[in-house]
Amino acid sequence: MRHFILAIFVLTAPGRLVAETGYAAWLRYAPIDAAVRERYDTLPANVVALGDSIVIKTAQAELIRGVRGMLGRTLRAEATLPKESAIVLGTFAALKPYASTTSLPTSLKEDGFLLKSTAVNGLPCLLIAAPNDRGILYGVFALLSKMARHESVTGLNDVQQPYAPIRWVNQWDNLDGSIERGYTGRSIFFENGSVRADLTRAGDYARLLASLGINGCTINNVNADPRILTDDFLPQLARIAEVFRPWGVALSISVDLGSPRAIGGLETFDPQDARVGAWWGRKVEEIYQRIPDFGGFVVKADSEGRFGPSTYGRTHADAANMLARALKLHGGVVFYRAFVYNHHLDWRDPKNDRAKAAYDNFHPLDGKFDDNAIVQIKNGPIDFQVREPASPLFGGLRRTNEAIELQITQEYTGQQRHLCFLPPAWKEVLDFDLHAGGSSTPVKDLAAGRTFHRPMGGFVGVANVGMDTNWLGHPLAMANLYGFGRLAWDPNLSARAIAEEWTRLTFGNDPAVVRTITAMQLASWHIYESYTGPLGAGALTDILGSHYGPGIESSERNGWGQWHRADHEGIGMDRTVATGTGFVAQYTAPVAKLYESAGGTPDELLLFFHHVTYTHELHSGKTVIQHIYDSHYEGAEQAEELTRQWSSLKDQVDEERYAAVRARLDYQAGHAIVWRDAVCNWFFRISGIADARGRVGHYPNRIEAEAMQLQGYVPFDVTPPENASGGKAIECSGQAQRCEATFRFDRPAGWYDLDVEYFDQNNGESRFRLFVGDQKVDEWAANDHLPATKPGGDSSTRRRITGLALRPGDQIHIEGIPDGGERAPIDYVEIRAK
Ligand code: GCW
Repeated sequence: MRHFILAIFVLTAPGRLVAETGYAAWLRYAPIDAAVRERYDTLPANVVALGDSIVIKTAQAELIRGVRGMLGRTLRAEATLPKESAIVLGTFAALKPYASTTSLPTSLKEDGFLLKSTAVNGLPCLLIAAPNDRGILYGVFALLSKMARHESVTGLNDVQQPYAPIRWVNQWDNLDGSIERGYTGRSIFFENGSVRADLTRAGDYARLLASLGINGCTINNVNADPRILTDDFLPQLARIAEVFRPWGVALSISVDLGSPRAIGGLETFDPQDARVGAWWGRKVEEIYQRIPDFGGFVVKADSEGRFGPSTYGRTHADAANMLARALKLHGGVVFYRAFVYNHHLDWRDPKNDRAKAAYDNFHPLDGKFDDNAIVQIKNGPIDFQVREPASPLFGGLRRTNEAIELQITQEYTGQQRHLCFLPPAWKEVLDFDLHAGGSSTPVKDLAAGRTFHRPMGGFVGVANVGMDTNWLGHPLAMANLYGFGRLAWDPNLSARAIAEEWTRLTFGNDPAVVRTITAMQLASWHIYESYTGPLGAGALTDILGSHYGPGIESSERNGWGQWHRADHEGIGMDRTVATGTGFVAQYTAPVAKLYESAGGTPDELLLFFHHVTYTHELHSGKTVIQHIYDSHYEGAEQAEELTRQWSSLKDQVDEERYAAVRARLDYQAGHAIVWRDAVCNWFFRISGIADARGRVGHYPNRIEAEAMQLQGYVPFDVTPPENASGGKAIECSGQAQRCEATFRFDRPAGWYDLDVEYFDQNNGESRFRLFVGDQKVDEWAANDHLPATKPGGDSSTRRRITGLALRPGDQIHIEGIPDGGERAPIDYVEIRAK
């Protein structure tokens, strides 16, 4: 793999922009231009590692690698202080003999570090010191990051420490190599039921994580396969731990509470049964024999069909503590997920509310969890929707460790096909004051364990890196992984600072590049929200299938509890105490007061807390329905604007990444229109209230495919109808090998662009050709990998054909050649004058 990657690093522009795959992410160590390089002339020529642990050796090697890349110099690796200036890497303990010459902040927490320009043994040195080896590694990454961002590294005196001890990622990889909510290739850990033979990617992933200060990684799906605990699997896990170890990343696994019965030969998994406790004790013992630095377990229980303590009438604390006790002997921890809810809720009962579940389940257990158990709480009370309020459970646990679970995986936010930089969304929750006692109790402090002085706490990010070369599919999506890591280290960083850092490291320091990409990233969450889900109603996505395209009614009239309760008069979940589900009462009084009244609730969360009529007036002065229309039109326009912003960087970004991003943004701009039209038309139909600006339902430049002259093609109804223009599309009939749709161009002569909206399913690769008269002007294949096997909101996509000279009377025809289950389906053609 490595060789392959190196081989595709080819020069594209003379001496300047080297094509990049994105594999290096933010650790490119790109050569620094001569003018700036002078800034680093005083950097010593030696790097001394005082110690020989694998982590400190890794730190030394990483520093050499980074400096080599950026300055073209190879530092000398030393094990003792030379008689000249050096970069010195050492723990406080190792530096003790030199303590008289330099003062160390010995109260620094584990993993913190000091970067200091100082004299050691009378020689000017750059000291990278820390309480533990991992802190040294983090210090090295911090120094290299400064250099990559062209910051000065002279006169340093920089002390940094993490906000919380827990900074983990959870991968949801399955043992067969698939990834739950994975959008970018197969698992880097597993293949066909075993751990991969080649773990190069796993090691490189650990390096990326370490560069952000992430110190733990859970490698398998929380919907855990019990086989991960079988005897033949443990040595395989040890192999992954081995590639993590140099980077100070602790391996952990998700476990199935039913394991003692599934693979342990017991007929029970009752957490109060001594045989069950003993089984876990032995299992944990075996794991630590092979993996002495094993991190611990993550548990999803009694949720979405998983086994749990309820089978035996036991509590979540009983189950968590059973595992915690087994792990405690070895210094391990258990993360017990608060994502527990009944997915067979009766939707007819207006008092039922999934949002209440986490608090209802866990608040009564506060104080009952062992000290090495951590309740892992999703940021919001539902499930990673585009916008949710902070989960009240963060404030509801005072004598229990907690961690916040954020989703780097863009499950409900465009699946790494749409740009959606999430740190601004996360910041809203992290900074939200839950008034949980004391003067200021933002979620970040509660989760970190600071508010109630918990021994443990922190941040967990759900990630889905896969085998695709650039890890997350969309090159700009890596900013979410970066952003999670940076916020886990320091939640007080601004989203802007994070976006800017990431851009510099990933695309270089050109001011236009930094300005443009930072602005795009910062705007993207709001843009995505604007065309997919208004006013906190939740994502209006297909919750029963892909979680991707529009599926406005999919959340209604079923037990999943993601209801928005839109009907012909109004929309929103009434969660008030006075008239609704009472969810608001889970917040403390000052917060509850805010959300209890529609007037007090900010517009962007209105429909999360209140059911209002479509004519309800928002703080913004608009009615709800007009807001829905306007925001969807604005969002789609802004998505188009993103493509223009990106195009302005054509000559400043290497061709390969430029093209990859460009393709995703073009697709996004088209899909934003699909979303816009689906949502607006659905609400128009149900409310009967017209768009004051006359856009919804009127598409004067659109020619519906079903209105064209058809040969071999037949019209059909798309379900749900709002997911295709006019509710209909065309596809090749049964046996047809080649079909044609023709229309007559009837506008003034001029230059035009044509957008052909068609459906690209993943069960065939249809081909299309477009002719003006007899002249073929374009052809393409429907070969994207969208999450759909039928025409609809997930598969709808467009081909843009620009710069056509069209004359009135021109016959334009599209030829479709179906393939497999994909019958070359087409929705419409949009004609746009230049
Ligand atoms: O959002 C839902 C996802 C499931 C996931 C679950 C969870 C791992 O759709 O795929 O299961 O959340 O967080 O447990």
